[in-house]
Amino acid sequence: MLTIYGAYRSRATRTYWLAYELGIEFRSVPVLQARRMENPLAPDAPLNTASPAFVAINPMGQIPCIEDDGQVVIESMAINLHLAKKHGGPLAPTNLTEDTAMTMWSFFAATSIETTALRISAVINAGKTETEDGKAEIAVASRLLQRPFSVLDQHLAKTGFMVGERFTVADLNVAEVIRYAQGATALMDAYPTLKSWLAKVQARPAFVKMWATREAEAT
Ligand SMILES: N[C@@H](CCC(=O)N[C@@H](CS)C(=O)NCC(=O)O)C(=O)O
Repeated sequence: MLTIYGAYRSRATRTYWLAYELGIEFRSVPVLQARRMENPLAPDAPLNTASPAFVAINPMGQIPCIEDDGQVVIESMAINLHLAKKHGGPLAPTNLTEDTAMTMWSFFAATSIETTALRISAVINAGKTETEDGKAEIAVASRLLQRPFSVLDQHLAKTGFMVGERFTVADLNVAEVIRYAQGATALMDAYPTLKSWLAKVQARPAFVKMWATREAEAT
């Protein structure tokens, strides 16, 4: 049995999206970010990333986290690679070459893009896109993202997907990171192949289902 601990307004979107793509059954245990509540350790606080019961499962106190047939897995990219390989099908690697490429691009997104892309979503979520500070922050982050975005843009121009000639877990993992920068329109417009690939993967029914559930979740 698969249990996903997370919230749809978190990196757990990656895992929920993948679970919908794979069509697998899972139990979802809502775990909110502690920073979203005033007193996360209050006796009546909902289960959150600071709750001792959750920290006992993931000592990092972060979501997503899964428990899959007794194995606890943390780190969203590792979780998704594990689930894709376990359940197989077109989203999973078919050989070591694809496996390595899917791992490589997932690491690339997480280590060379995510932190900077999150600077953009932080400005947007704070409603500061029109402030001088907000504009400056987006400009700096956009400049830092030019090289990795250019790498992705050129790579996607070859086959339209991250690995092989089909949608895989690598597309999903990378897309969920690029999404944090999606609101930087000038940046995205500079990489049209990347932009249209993102629109294409976000039109998939499993993404649409995940997003609708996220929108329905309390903020
Ligand atoms: N590298 C980790 C990062 C996980 C992470 O930072 N998750 C955030 C939510 S998006 C979290 O749980 N933060 C804890 C908190 O805010 O209390 C992953 O990709 O799974």
